[in-house]
Amino acid sequence: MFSNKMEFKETFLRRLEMTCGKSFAESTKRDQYDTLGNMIREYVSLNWIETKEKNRVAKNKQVYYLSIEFLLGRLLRHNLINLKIDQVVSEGLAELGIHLDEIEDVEVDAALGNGGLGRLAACFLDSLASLNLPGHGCGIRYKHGLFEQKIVDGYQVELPEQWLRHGHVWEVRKADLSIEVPFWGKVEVSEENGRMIFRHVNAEMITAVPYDMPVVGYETETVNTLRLWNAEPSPYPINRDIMQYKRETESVSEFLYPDDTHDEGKILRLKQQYFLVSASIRSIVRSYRKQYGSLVDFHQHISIHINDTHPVLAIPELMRILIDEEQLSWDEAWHITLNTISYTNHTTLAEALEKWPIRIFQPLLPRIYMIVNEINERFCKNLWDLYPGDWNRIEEMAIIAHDQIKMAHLALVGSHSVNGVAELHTEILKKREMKNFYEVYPEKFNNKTNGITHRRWLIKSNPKLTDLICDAIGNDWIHKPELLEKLEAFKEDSVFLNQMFLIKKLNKELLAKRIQDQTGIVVDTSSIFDIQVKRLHAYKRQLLNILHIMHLYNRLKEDSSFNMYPRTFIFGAKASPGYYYAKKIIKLINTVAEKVNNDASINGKLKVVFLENYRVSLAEDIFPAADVSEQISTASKEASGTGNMKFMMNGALTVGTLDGANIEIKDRVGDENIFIFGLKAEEVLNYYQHGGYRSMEYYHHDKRIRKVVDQLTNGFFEGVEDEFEAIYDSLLMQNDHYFVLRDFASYIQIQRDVDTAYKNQQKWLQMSLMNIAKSGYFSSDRTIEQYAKEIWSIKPVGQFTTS
Ligand code: RUG
Repeated sequence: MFSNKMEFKETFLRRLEMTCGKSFAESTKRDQYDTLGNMIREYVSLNWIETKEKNRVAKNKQVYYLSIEFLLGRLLRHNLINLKIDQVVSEGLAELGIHLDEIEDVEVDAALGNGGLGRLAACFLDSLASLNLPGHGCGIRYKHGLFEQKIVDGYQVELPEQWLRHGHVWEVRKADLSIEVPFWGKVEVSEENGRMIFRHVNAEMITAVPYDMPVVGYETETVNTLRLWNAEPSPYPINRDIMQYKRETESVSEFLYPDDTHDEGKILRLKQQYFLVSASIRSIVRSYRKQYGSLVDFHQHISIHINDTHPVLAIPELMRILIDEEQLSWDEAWHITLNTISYTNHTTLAEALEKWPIRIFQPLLPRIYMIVNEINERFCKNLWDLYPGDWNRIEEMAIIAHDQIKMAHLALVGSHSVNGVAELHTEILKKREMKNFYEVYPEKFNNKTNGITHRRWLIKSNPKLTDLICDAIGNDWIHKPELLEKLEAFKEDSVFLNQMFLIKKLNKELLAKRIQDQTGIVVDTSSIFDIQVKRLHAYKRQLLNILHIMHLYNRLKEDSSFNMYPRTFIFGAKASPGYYYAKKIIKLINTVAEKVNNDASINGKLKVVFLENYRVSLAEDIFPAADVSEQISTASKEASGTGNMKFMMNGALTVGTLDGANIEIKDRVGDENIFIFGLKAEEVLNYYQHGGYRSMEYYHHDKRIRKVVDQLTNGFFEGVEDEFEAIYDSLLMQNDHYFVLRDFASYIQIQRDVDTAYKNQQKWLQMSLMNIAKSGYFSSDRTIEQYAKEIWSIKPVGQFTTS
């Protein structure tokens, strides 16, 4: 299509005029973005077709990653970088008087996910393609992604997100590959030639139409596929109100559930789950049959991974196909299913473990229910053989109990691999949360510590640091991120450290400008940028952070000799719309910000910023500018965290608890390059089990605590006296479930240590350097290589590169 700048410009101009019907001079930024995006998508289409063909001919085993969320963000620049044409394109555009950044800003984030789980899926896709691994994503093409957050008078307000309003250049609609997904109706059972036959009749069909997006690997010809399913009406049933049927059908792919950890318990959610699973598996099976005919060796060629329990119906759906359509015996079908499916658990929070009442499940998915029931009966029978008479244990482990279906139990029983997402998390699964299952299936359990793609989170988002690293240690680290360790050699190199300092300063200036544009707040770029960005949840303890800020403010007000290095505390967080408590915390942060930022008497020593609508594209500006990364969840609660890795890779130092992957970050950077505080997971879990914590005692014995807690309700925040009662109550009346007060003193102390450390600039930069140098382990390339080898048994397809 183009191989140099001249050709690019010619093609771009010609395409712009042809597709928009306007001259270049008349064209808008959107016209330019659409033209460029379409050009790039077409640019990769040959490799896309060839990748499919190569996999087919070589009969490579392929993995399908089923996820209810893919938090992709923007794709234009990322694809340009992976194709290594970003320079040609940006220079070519510049000669036409266009700045690539401006075109990039036209692209709306594809926000088909809530947070860590969805972003992990997106990072995995990038690593799969970049490692030439045959792995594809299957998800839902939500019409509205994660809601847009506005902050109005300090409160979160949600607006529907509209990423498809102007179309999406990266997708290709493939209506001819649609799949019909049945709901409701009933199952007719008959016997034919000694075989039970199950027919799902009177079902209401929803058409799943695939939209495929190319997933472009870095410096490789591999282009994998992300297939997103859109729900559309089937040929209209004659006996239904047409408009109502249309609405009901389309609602299946209308909204992403704005929920990170709570089970909404809605029929629609279950419909979405089966819709995703059924469409994906039927389409996988359809192309498999075309190539191989029979399904008896399915598991030798196909691996299906379920990202959390949301797609767990993959297990009964595959069983259904193998038994009802392929006419295999139960045992044969079970063998294939078990060896095909693998499962990742992302949380131990009880409220996030999905359960479905039979009264909802059975009528909606009658045949699937029968199969789940059978799986449960067989499983319980096995348990009875293992633990004769131990009814309690069997009841606890059953897939169906008390009129509910426990999705995690189904996943544990029906998959050959169960992994946690960080070492601590996996240990907690094995020793506590899933102890009984670990006893029965020890061989299934394994750990795969999460990772992030360094291509987006370093190369794309921090180009200056990337250049500095390349100048220092060459380019090999891009393909082998563990080679970032070579940076350690620059620890005593003051020129290098100074360049690091200047880059951080520039990145802080860029973020400061964004803050000013968005909020009007002017921040001091020589202050410490201390940042907490993630979903708002009680266990993530944004509350601890903001109470500490109140404490600092109190100190500055009370004691004129109190000396602290100026700090800018930055927050970004969306709260699930129905999560009352989380929304109160947002209001509290904004209320503190208002008070502190407008108090001239503290001489700008403290600033508090809440950046609204935290999302992938904003995150790309935030991580490179951070000095301090707040990873302060109640130990044992954060399965892994991935923001912690993005901060570290950009040279921020972690203030964190020994939770999730923080522990592995500490293990790699060493105690001297991280700030650890607070209770350990064992201690927290023991408190939960045996009691012994009384938050009131901490309140009474520590006047710093008493002061900030009282300020929540004593009129300190004028005009909003009643606003924070729920927070006050959670800390004192409900005994502070997340140990905010218990960890408060230790948090104050570690923040003092941060203050002292920052004053020694050389030392700080060395610590920062060590974090970057040790971050290679947290590339999702490492994670995906482990999944590929230890779970999926897939191999790279050729090692061709374009350069
Ligand atoms: O809360 C977890 C994070 O700790 C983790 O890093 C991320 C990716 O593994 O998944 C998050 N998560 C868990 N998101 N949703 C859930 C529960 O469904």
